[in-house]
Amino acid sequence: MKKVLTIAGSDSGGGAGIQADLKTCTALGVYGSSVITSITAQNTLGVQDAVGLSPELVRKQLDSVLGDISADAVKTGMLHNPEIIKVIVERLKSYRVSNLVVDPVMVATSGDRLLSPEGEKAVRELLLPLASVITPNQEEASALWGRPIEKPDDVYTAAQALKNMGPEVVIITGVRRGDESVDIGWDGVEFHEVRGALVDTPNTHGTGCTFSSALAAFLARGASSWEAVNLARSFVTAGLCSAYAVGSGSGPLNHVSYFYPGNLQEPAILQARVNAFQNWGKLELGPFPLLNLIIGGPPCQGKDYVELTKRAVQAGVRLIQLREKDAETRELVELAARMLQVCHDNGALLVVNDRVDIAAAVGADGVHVGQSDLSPRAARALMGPGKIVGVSASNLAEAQEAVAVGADYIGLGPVYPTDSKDCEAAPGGLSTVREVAKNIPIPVLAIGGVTPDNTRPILQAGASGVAVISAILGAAEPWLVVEEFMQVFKQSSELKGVN
Ligand code: TZP
Ligand code: MG
Repeated sequence: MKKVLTIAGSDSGGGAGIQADLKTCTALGVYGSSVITSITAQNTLGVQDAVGLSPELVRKQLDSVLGDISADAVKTGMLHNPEIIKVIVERLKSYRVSNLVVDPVMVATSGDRLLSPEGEKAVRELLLPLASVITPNQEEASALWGRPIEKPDDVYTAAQALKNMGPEVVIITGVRRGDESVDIGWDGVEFHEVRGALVDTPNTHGTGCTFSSALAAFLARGASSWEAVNLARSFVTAGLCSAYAVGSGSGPLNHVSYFYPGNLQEPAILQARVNAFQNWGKLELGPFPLLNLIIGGPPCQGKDYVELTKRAVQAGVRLIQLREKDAETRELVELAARMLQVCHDNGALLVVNDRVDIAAAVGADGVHVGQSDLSPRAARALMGPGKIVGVSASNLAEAQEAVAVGADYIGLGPVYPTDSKDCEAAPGGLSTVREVAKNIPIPVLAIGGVTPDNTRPILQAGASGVAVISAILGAAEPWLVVEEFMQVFKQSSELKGVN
């Protein structure tokens, strides 16, 4: 799990400061920790009071977090006074933190100064030289620069002056240009501008905190500075577009807008959701070779699927796929839940073919999607973290595309002719198994006409297992056939051991 530490003030209203930063970290799939510099009594109407914590307590919090959890990126917000700033600078240097985002919070939206002149000096002289990126708004840039930003060109001069104070990258945020809001960045070599229409909402509380913590989260995940700026800006824009009023003043932007339903058509949001789940760890499919039985459809008509599942997993099947195209959704949910329980009681896993809704509803171990089903990326975004996304592919190109969007295994086929499915692709045979298994880093389960008799060469061609319908479910003694597969698995593992 990537980790982000925020060093900032507490906003009792929950829209800005530490609270905004932690919500942002959670939405972006990084672990958020916090060092609190001050506590504000605050709501959507303004700041009613603020008190700084002792520099000693700030130092202890820093040691607690950095001495144990550490951080892949650190973000600073409201720092309250020069004594606290000095402690922070000393500890950040001592722990050699990288990816430091400094949001130089100095001026409230109301225009009130939030830092004394000595505090501003400490930020300028001690903190800015350590920063990877600084994210002042126009007023803060002007305060740091020590001159007013009046003409349109002044903002570029200010960015250059701030860069000379030591940070690697300067982003002056939210510069108004007609009905656009522009973030202007300078890295000492070139200017970058990220522009977009101003979002028409009074609920903008926490925008700056959220932008800088999103930036830190993306840097922690390994994005470059400019990529991170673009991604953080999209996150804030989406948050403003679905902001809501929680008080009678300026409400917060929506920190979890990426998780609102119905927005996966937006490629950036789809990808962000996939990313957010990426760090959570995966279920282990192994050990291999693995026998995958597909239950459903004509060969199972009139049979008790739960009983079939039970017999199968007790005989050695370790992955069951429920593939039923003709049943009422409510019935399928009930069935999948019971099959899942049986699988888990016997150390096996259950994935649901095509029906991400059913898999998600029962908390199945994953889904299996074909080339004409929901995309693997959308399946991952909907399933959430830690689940398996299996993908059907008939050739290397399809398999590689599935790997690129985060598939956990490939069902590769048809390998041999089959009556169980109308396949568009011709049987690929062992050469396709060999080519795909050699070139992709995830398990390949061969499917289509697989029997105990042809399994050994399939495993020798590099497959991690086989997926089967008719050889098992069409047999007079299905569970004896499962045992035959187990025998072949055992022999080929022994052979591998010898070689
Ligand atoms: N996908 C490719 S082939 C196939 C599927 C679902 C059917 C495999 O069934 P069988 O009976 O094991 O050949
Ligand atoms: Mg399908």
